Amino acid sequence: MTLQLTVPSMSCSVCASKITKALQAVDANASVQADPTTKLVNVETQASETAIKEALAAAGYPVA
Ligand SMILES: [Cu+2]
Repeated sequence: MTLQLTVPSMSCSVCASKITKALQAVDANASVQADPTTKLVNVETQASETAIKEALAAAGYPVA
């Protein structure tokens, strides 16, 4: 499943790497592309959309 999420609080590459790590903690095989310029996070994962959104919120990057 591929998800495209908007994360407005992602402002720099450090945020992007924190987001990537948070998502890979949920699904170690997740493919994550986080772009601070567009605020978009593309995730290819077997985890549920709910689990992904919860992980982002827990990391301090709630989905819009
Ligand atoms: Cu940042």
